[in-house]
Amino acid sequence: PAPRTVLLTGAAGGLGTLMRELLPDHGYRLRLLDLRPVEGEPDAIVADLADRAALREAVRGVDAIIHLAGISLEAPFEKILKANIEGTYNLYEAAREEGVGRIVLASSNHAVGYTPRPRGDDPLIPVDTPHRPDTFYGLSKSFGEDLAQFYWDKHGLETVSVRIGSCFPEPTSVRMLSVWMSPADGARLFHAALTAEHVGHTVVYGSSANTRLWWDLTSARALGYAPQDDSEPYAGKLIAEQGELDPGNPAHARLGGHFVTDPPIWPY
Ligand code: NAI
Ligand code: 15L
Repeated sequence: PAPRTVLLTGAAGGLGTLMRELLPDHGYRLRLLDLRPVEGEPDAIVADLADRAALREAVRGVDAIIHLAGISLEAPFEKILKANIEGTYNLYEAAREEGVGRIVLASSNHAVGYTPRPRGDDPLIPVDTPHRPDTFYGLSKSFGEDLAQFYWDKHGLETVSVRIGSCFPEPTSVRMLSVWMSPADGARLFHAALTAEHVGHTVVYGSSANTRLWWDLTSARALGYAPQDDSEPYAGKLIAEQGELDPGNPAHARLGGHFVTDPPIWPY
């Protein structure tokens, strides 16, 4: 049966807010969780991913989980370790203990951020390209994908790991013309990831059907995802303002963009 009640972690965040608006139209009843209160949602669970008792209660009785909570940009390793690595482990343990069958995991393009972006007639980047994290943040997403594979192999807990590009209302950079996922396509992809049968652990890229796409959406389409949007209508204005990507600029040469070249953030 199609899952109906879904726990949405990170519900107060940017993507969580977009999905709170869009997923109910796909037939979901959402239970919300975040470290921060969720505006206008007094029933949302306010809890830290470090609180295992709270997680266990939060996942009890849901059909599936969409796991967005965590640090969404580069940060000192200690913070990434706590929120993204230990936090994701805690969530998987709670799901295993309570018998939740499926998680849709927010991975990121930054798990493979050092991969050179395709140019000209180069083939699109496949989902089985090796992990090449571009930050401690990206490293935590590589860990999340491995954790998901392990929980499938060891415990039969299914995951769709979504290597999200950039999910914002509109693309705001020339790089985003290639990696943009419209919010409506994001909801379509999460819906496909929640409803496809026998996913085991499946890795997909998360983006719209962009003319300038860098990666292969085959595994996403195999779940039933049919993206409806393309960033191309934004291309003229963004390129006029910012210029084309410059192959000589290291921040333009790889999937992860400036995450590749930003200096690391060392501890505290
Ligand atoms: P965001 O930073 O706006 O939201 C993250 C939410 O997680 C926040 O509301 C925060 O309070 C919550 N959170 C952080 N630490 C927590 C903890 N220890 N316990 C409970 N909640 C905690 O990020 P955004 O953009 O909404 O992204 C959501 C997820 O999707 C993140 O995992 C991010 O890495 C991933 N992602 C997002 C992309 C995007 O384009 N928005 C691209 C690629 C990945
Ligand atoms: C991410 O993983 C971030 O969470 C998001 O804020 C964007 O920076 C996105 O990647 C991106 O690559 O544009």
